[in-house]
Amino acid sequence: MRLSALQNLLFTSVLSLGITTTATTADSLTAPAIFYPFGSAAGDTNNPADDDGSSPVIQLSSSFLFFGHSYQNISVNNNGFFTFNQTSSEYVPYSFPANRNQDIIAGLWTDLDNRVKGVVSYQQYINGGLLTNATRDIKTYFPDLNFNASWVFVATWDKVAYFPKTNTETSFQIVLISGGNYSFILMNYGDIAVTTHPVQAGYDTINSTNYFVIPGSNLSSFISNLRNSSNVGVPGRWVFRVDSEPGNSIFKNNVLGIRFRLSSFSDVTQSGNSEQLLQQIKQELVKYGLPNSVELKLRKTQKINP
Ligand SMILES: *[C@@H]1O[C@H](CO)[C@@H](O)[C@H](O)[C@H]1NC(C)=O
Ligand SMILES: *[C@@H]1O[C@H](CO)[C@@H](O)[C@H](O)[C@H]1NC(C)=O
Ligand SMILES: *[C@@H]1O[C@H](CO)[C@@H](O)[C@H](O)[C@H]1NC(C)=O
Ligand SMILES: *[C@@H]1O[C@H](CO)[C@@H](O)[C@H](O)[C@H]1NC(C)=O
Ligand SMILES: *[C@@H]1O[C@H](CO)[C@@H](O)[C@H](O)[C@H]1NC(C)=O
Ligand SMILES: *[C@@H]1O[C@H](CO)[C@@H](O)[C@H](O)[C@H]1NC(C)=O
Ligand SMILES: *[C@@H]1O[C@H](CO)[C@@H](O)[C@H](O)[C@H]1NC(C)=O
Ligand SMILES: *[C@@H]1O[C@H](CO)[C@@H](O)[C@H](O)[C@H]1NC(C)=O
Ligand SMILES: [Ca+2]
Repeated sequence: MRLSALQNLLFTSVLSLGITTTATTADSLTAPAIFYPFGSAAGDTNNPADDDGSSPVIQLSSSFLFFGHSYQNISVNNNGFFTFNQTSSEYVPYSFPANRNQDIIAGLWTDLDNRVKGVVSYQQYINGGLLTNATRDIKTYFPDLNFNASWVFVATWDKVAYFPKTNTETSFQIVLISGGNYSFILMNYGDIAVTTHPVQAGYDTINSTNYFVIPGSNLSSFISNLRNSSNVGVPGRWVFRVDSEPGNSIFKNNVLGIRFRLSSFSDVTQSGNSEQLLQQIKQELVKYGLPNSVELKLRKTQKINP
């Protein structure tokens, strides 16, 4: 394994466990700085203001490769997620991995409700400054790839309420970026209001051959932390490469060992806590191409004085 890849792995492992939180300036008047341009000013198309509505099935000007499936059509669903080929009005998320017959990308899949408050909008780009910026971002996060973005799709949930027409504001984006044979998902999180509805953020594939759950997004009370967590060192941003099958990864090289630096507030000598930690480490490794079937076992834990 090359050193840069290893460093990236160490870096993301520490961050994704939610230990590193960097404060950003909260500004409720303007969109978060990490957001790509959106809304009427950017020329977006709006979804209908409808509790469980969605965009129509949108024909893509360039196909999007998602773990081996090349999609021509996508649907932006008001409840916070993308489906391919058909729309969805599902407001109760299932947990990933679900082993379902569906590819799905969830920015924040939960019972959102924009009948009174909030706008869901989208746009695809095939040229212009946004492509330059997307290329720059991907090159920053994946410095070893020779990448040029040729197509970007931005969907934004701007200050959207939860069912039933709550007074809360939740803002996030799902950005799809592709070029050549590469494709990426970029999620940007702004203010995420606490909710009692079940939630799910990440992605899942048909039969769950690949999946990722953003840590904490499984528990509704913790989701407000989405604006602080990251796997790329940018609070509120999560980035995933999603073109490849598991074989096409750094693990194809003969990796002899991986060193993790972990810190945790919980006592990992307790079996429940260590199981949770192993689950999170596994998700990190899966992201880098290890098959989901991999089993991690803890050989020994030892408490030492800090
Ligand atoms: C997340 O960041 C905001 C400021 O951007 C801060 O008010 C909040 O306490 C942070 N939450 C956590 C869980 O770190
Ligand atoms: C989506 O549509 C394409 C083109 O018709 C088809 O090949 C593919 O099997 C469909 N995928 C799903 C998951 O429905
Ligand atoms: C994708 O969209 C195009 C244009 O709307 C349509 O002709 C095609 O049947 C759609 N494919 C699927 C799988 O929905
Ligand atoms: C591209 O990024 C620059 C610097 O971050 C920003 O000023 C500019 O508005 C962005 N352009 C687009 C189209 O996103
Ligand atoms: C990306 O675009 C730049 C400038 O247009 C070009 O020089 C470079 O060869 C392109 N790289 C790839 C991988 O297409
Ligand atoms: C994409 O992959 C195919 C087959 O692996 C290859 O022939 C083609 O050159 C690749 N295209 C780009 C732009 O890298
Ligand atoms: C998913 O699993 C089912 C049952 O094992 C199998 O019949 C189906 O072919 C699988 N689908 C894909 C796309 O691998
Ligand atoms: C999410 O929560 C459900 C229900 O508590 C649980 O079955 C599932 O394993 C959790 N998923 C992850 C990735 O923690
Ligand atoms: Ca809803």
